[in-house]
Amino acid sequence: MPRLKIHHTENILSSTTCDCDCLIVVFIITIIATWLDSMALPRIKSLPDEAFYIPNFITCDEEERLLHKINSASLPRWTHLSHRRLQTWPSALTQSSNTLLASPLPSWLLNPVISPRFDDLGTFLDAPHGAPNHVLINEYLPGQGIMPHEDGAAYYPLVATVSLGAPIVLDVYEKRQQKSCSDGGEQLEREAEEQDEHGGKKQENWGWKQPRFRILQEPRSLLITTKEMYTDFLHGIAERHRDENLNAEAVNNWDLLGEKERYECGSYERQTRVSLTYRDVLKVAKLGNSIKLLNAKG
Ligand SMILES: O=C(O)CCC(=O)C(=O)O
Repeated sequence: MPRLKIHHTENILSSTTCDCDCLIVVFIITIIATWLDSMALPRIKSLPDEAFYIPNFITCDEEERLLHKINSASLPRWTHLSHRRLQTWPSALTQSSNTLLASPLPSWLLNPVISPRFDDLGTFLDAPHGAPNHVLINEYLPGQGIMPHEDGAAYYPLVATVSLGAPIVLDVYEKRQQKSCSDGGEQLEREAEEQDEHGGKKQENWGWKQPRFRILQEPRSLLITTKEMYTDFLHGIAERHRDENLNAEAVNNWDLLGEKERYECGSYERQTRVSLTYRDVLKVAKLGNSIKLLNAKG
């Protein structure tokens, strides 16, 4: 019987050599495509171009070390804003021209996030400086958030956010959303725009708006936003104590979550969450030029 089976197979093989060649080519292409897919960054497919989400980007030990460094920074390092507090590394951009005074990032912000992780992924490969040169560290207590804003033209249009401590939902809004009026008409919301701490614009009076997309950022995860997601949308974090309506329909990166089961009950109570947003500032002044820049200001 086995021999017969082989004989039968040989017949099929010899009569369908062409089909078989095609099958082998398709098979090889499928293997290569699957391999390339496994090398590609996990894209959030239900979002416009482009956002990527990687759970467990850093380990628990690395998270603990980063939190320790952040929490042991001297008090003047913190800027207290009305809705959160903020550290800016290596320094704030000059207000007049959004320029960074050249200075290296401290080693604890470089290692392991930039080197080796971003380097391995090629995250900032196309950015002018090939690596981030600026990090904002935001701390949100339960009930705190950040108003919808865009990050502005001071940076290469890519933000890589590492989340620490607790999950949070990032809301993504159309830049210009319309508000329904009680008379049934539509009018554009009058948006009070003002510069935020990194040269972007934040939008006041946004409480009525519904986010177009929602991204759940788990502790230790990495979120990368770039292209249209950077230029055509606003992002913000609502000031609330509890994030709700967590499910596959309402959270755009649901299928990429590392610990989906933790959120399947549909909500969680907020706890202190810290974010590190890595960016490449386009204009960098070297020491000599920095002195001229400061003199010009004075
Ligand atoms: O904390 C976050 O994930 C968002 C921070 C943010 O929007 C910003 O720094 O521009």
